[in-house]
Amino acid sequence: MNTRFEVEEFEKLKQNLVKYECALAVIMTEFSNLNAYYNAYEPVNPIEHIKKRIKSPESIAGKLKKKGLPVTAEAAEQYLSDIAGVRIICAYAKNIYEIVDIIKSQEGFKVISEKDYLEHPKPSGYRSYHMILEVYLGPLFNNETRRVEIQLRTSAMDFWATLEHKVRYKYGGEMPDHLSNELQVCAEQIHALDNRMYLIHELVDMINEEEI
Ligand code: 0O2
Repeated sequence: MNTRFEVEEFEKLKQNLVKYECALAVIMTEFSNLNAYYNAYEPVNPIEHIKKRIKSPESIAGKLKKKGLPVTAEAAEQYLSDIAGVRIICAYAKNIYEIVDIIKSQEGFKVISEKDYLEHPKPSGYRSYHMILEVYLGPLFNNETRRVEIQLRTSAMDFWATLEHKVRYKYGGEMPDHLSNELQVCAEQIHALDNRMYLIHELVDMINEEEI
């Protein structure tokens, strides 16, 4: 970072992150209520854990550059939907759709887009369900809204995505073919494993019901 313009925009970016922190806090309250509901009123809580993060100004600047956009606070607000992000890890893929439906029925935010990479995995092998939520910040923040990206996946999918991200980062996006092929094979094996584990879980539930 050298020019005065870049330094000023970087400072603006940092200041704007407060609004994303607030949007994230609204979402996390709803999700922690959801967690409390499952723990209190349902026999099983499908949510294993929830992680949240705010992208650093450096990472925002890097993403804008990668997309060929100007490194400005305005461009970040306009073009990036994942400055604030939440990852919900569920035990089974079926739970993901249940949580998605609950999120859609909440009144604290609006779902503005969805991508089902469970049904339509990426060529890399990546599986997850993505949603972009729009959160209203209220009069204190001039009635502005901010977007938050939600990624829902199983523990197994998260295991894969974390390693794949690490490998891709190491090679700066130019992953050697043998590694991307290997990761694609692992993604399919993990998918098959997820399905088999779910069948065992269903079977045990059926046996339990018969015993009652
Ligand atoms: P990071 O470092 O995790 O934030 P976008 O890239 O967001 O402008 P796109 O491609 O339409 O737009 O978004 P998409 O497909 O919804 O993916 C956004 C995020 O999903 C990525 O953010 C990753 O976190 C994750 N993701 C998508 N595809 C893959 C994949 O093939 N492998 C892994 N490991 N993660 C993936 P970032 O900013 O790329 O990365």
